[in-house]
Amino acid sequence: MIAAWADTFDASHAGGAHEGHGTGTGGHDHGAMNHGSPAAPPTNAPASPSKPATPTRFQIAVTSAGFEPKNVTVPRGKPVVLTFERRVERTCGTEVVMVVDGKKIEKDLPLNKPVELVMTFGTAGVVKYACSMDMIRGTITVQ
Ligand SMILES: [Cu+2]
Repeated sequence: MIAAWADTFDASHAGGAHEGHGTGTGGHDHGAMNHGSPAAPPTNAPASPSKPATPTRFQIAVTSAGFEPKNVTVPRGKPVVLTFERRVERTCGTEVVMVVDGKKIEKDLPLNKPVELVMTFGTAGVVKYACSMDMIRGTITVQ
């Protein structure tokens, strides 16, 4: 009884599997491609220590002389990090104001605390920035 049932089951199972394999030959290749190719790059990607998308950093200090350096040159269309750090207590440069691609950006500059501005300059040219009273000034050249 059991043996007979098992025989029938095995026979139909084997037949079905065989037929499925036969018709699925085309699909098998397709499946192998789908499973094989995406598996390789993800294992490589996190392993590489260098990130090409890391933004270039620019340090701009606020000293008694104003913004230092007075000009930085940044690449156009790439993310950059501008780090403003106010190093003098008595200055009117307690804030930086700039207009980038028509958008006004204002940042408070606390004493001795680096303030990071992560941005992408989309238009080539010179971006002017200043303190909130427009007394001390600096420029960013976008190339
Ligand atoms: Cu000022």
